[in-house]
Amino acid sequence: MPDSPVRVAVTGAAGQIGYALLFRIASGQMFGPQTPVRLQLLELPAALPALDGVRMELDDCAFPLLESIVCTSDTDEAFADANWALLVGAVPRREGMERKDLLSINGGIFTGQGESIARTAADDCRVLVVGNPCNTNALIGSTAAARHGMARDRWFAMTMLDESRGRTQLSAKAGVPVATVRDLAIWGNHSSTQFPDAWHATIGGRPAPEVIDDDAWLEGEFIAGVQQRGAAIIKARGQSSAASAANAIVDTVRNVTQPGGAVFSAAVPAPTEGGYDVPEGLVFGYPLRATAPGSVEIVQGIEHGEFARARLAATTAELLEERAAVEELLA
Ligand code: NAX
Repeated sequence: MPDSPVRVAVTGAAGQIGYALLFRIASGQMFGPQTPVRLQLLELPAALPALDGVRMELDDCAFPLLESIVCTSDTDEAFADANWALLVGAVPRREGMERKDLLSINGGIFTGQGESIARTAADDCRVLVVGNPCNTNALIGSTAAARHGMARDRWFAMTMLDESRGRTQLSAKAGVPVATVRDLAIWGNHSSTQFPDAWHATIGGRPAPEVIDDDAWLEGEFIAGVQQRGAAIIKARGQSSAASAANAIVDTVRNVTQPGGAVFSAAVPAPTEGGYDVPEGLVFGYPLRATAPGSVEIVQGIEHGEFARARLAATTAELLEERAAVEELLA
């Protein structure tokens, strides 16, 4: 017996990541081979013709699980009854644009989308913000949604791509298959201040620092490598990461929806207690574990050394600065 269909809203669906993502959702890789999907795709009016081309290609795959496709530039239509909202669309930073300008332009988008999700999406809707700056966009969106009664703990921002990049680096350094590298948490902001915590990662069940035995590499090349991987891909490919970003979206949704004990990375609103002293409400990257489909807990009891504490302070400071830059949207 097939399950009931999942409605998935995707914004920025005609973009690069959209093109790599939609086919994976429609083929069943996100929700499994028993779950039909209905795609609800949002784009700017100017990109609707391109989106129509993507729709034609989706049709031509004849995916058995794909029940319907809506292409629209109407926010409420895109989010209507959605069980998942994947917020990929955002305005890229252009030359001469200050970070503050980028934050406030995108802030406007995420306020409108947050309100629309709270008003029109399904009661169980979960939201994953990918469009950058994703932590602060999620803060803005979840704040707007909370004004309409939506719980903030249904919002996530994506740090999984950083985790996957880091796991690959650790596996290459240790000379072991990547599947043996686990529990690599990305703390803080999805930006150059993020802290990929190799000290609590494991390789074949042993602490990663014990296996790698090279603290200077872990503190230097490893962290810089994860932080700069996006730039290296742009340099090589002439375009930013898209297929690997889409893969990270699939992995994040699967981890949130399938409780199995695995630790994974995503950013969530820092809670009053159990958020490692991060100011309440900041959308902060943590190690998480799903407790029930769609619900997660922050992994507790991790003790950070001096090096880690300095990195956590730096990424917290950056997120506080971003929050201050969009203060008027949060009032
Ligand atoms: P593209 O520029 O290829 O696509 C973005 C699409 O969003 C465009 O088609 C545009 O028309 C649409 N769009 C813009 N504003 C919109 C709105 N208000 N409503 C609906 N659609 C809208 O970018 P792409 O490479 O797909 O990347 C998308 C976003 O993901 C960017 O912000 C990028 O920085 C971010 N990323 C985040 C990552 C993460 O780990 N959190 C990694 C990958 C990626 O860099």
